[in-house]
Amino acid sequence: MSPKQKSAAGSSHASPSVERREHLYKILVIGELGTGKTSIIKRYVHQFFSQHYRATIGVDFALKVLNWDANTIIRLQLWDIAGIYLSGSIANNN
Ligand SMILES: Nc1nc2c(ncn2[C@@H]2O[C@H](COP(=O)(O)OP(=O)(O)OP(=O)(O)O)[C@@H](O)[C@H]2O)c(=O)[nH]1
Ligand SMILES: [Mg+2]
Repeated sequence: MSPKQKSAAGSSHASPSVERREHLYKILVIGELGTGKTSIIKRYVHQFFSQHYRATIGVDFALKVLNWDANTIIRLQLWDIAGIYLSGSIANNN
């Protein structure tokens, strides 16, 4: 039995104590109108890209789950904020 197999067999006795960890990160994606925020999120989460532009209204939301290693899951909450609120009259309403 190789050292690796021994340690795997050894750890199976302790399996109830193997801790599965989950980390949650909330990521706000901000930038001006039409700079590609929605595109990069869709490409990253859904492996999808379109040249068709449709402005985000308000906020969109996507979740990316990464199996980091055998015991660790990472969840990325991606908040896709509409760029229109950063530019023009809505941001400068004084
Ligand atoms: N060629 C090219 N076009 C891109 C790229 N990223 C985004 N685009 C195009 O740029 C336009 C705007 O992209 P969006 O991702 O909708 O921009 P946004 O930042 O979400 O815009 P708002 O929702 O209005 O804030 C779309 O027509 C996309 O297809 C890129 O890397 N290359
Ligand atoms: Mg958008």
